[in-house]
Amino acid sequence: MLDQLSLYPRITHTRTSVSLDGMWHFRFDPESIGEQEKWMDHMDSSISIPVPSSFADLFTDQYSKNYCGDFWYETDFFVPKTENCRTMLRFGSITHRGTVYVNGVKITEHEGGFLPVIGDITDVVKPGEFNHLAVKANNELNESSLPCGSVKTLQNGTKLAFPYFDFFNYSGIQRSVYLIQIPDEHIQDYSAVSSLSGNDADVAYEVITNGEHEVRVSLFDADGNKVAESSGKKGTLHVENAHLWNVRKAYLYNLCIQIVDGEKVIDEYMERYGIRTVEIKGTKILVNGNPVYLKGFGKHEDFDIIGRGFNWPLVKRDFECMKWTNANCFRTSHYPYAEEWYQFADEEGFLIIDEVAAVGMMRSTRNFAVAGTGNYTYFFETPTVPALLKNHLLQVEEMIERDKNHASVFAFSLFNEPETTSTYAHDYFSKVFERARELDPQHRPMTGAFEKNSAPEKCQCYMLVDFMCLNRYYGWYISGGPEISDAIYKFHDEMQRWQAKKLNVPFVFTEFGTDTLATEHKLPSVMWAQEYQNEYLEENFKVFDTYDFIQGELVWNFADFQTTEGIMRVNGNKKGVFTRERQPKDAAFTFRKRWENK
Ligand code: BDP
Repeated sequence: MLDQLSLYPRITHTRTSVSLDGMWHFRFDPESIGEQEKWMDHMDSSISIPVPSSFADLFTDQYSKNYCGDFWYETDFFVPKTENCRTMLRFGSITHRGTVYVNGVKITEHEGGFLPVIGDITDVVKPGEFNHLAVKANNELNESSLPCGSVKTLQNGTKLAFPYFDFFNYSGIQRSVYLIQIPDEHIQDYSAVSSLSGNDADVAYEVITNGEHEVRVSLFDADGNKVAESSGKKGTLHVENAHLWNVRKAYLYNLCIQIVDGEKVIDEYMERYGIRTVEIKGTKILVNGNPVYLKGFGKHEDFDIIGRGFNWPLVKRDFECMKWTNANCFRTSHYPYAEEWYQFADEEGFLIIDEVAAVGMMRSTRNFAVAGTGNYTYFFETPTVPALLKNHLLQVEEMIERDKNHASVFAFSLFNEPETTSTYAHDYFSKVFERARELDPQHRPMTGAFEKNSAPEKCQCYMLVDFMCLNRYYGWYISGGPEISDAIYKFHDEMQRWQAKKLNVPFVFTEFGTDTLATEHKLPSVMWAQEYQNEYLEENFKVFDTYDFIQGELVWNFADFQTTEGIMRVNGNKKGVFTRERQPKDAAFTFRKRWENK
């Protein structure tokens, strides 16, 4: 357990956190000379750059946009005092890896671009002065990084990222940075698990602190009334007539954790908390014991100019659009998102399938097209696999640690579209699932998204998941356009083969969709026109509605998004139901109508 990894920065009676977001200094380091030249102390010839943001789309030149290699950030920050507290820095993420220096001293380094990076800077920071912060980051991809990919060097020496996945390799300090001060004796982490009995609920909690003083935990309702209280590092809060957190009807309590010495509060942490249960029973997904059909989207953190940079207005707009379509769920394809997305989903009553960045586990720079061809790339049979597994396990651990208390997170997805047809893949993923199950205090369902090669007869991993997630493109990559009737025939054929296996688990479509240009209309329909997107969807719906074990549909994608350039992508992936600007294509109206009563 990493101190403060999972605790989002909060201001309480005992804690402060100050945002360091703003304009920082930046420099590319293509020859990796920064360390030798001591850029952690000072960087000459730097340019200004906003934090948080991806760097790619801020510039007007090709080289900067596609830059691959080391790059540095620096800023100065003032620390008013340092007595009787720990001072920490917390980055929401540094993509894909980063080393943090304060006043020239290395504080921490972190692998993986979608989870927090924390450093204790108490011993190096100077009170009452400006302190110097430098970050050396790197955005290269390899076969033991999550996500997977490779790097190609052009003849002129320029490095280019070669993702084995279908989204632009946006990089940088893409999430907020906080300076945090907490008491020496402090709350390091907590977990809370709800169970229901009649109208009442029990919230079993566990608090981890670095001291021996007493822990007190209280729960307040939305009007601020204390409804339950307990003491001890482990305990139960009994809530009479509990208000439940329900899908699209959220109710959140405020959980207050304190370390106390008599009447003196040594440390305090507060968070919103939703009381709900989730469970898979036969082919049903149950929330508070009631079946839920998942309606929604696979998404991306992606927008013009900021790339994958966190932006509250975008979160707000996306939730408004999702609510307008009558959705109730999304998958954080293909990496854990900024924490604020989960906080807002808690408020809005959305369910989340929280996905780790295990994408690209198939050796191809066009895996979206290769999926379904039957190609086998020996991915899990190479010497890099132990290093990959180590990273994968670590990132699953960090994700679950970070997201475990969100009411919205009802399942964890441990992969997207890997090669699953070998015993090597089975051995690999068995370890990942075993670890994830040990880690989640709420024992949530564990899953992963399977591509078409993972067919019922060939897949060696479907037995590991608690519910099946299928990514299927019958009518797009398979038998598209005028052949769509064949596509649907093949789709039914596959579903019948799954049905014959009698798995007795829910099936959810975590991807289906067509690239569609918002500008294109055509009668009769053609692929890429809005009419075709609608026809494809109507045909897919008929399949979904045939099998009662199908318990959800998350269309690919919520909005158009940026990808690597290529002949199969028209300035990005156009499978959005909304445009990249978050305006509806015709398909958005189709979903709004279908999901109103589904
Ligand atoms: C699937 C991937 C997803 C792609 C999608 C597509 O999981 O990342 O963007 O196909 O082709 O293979 O649009």
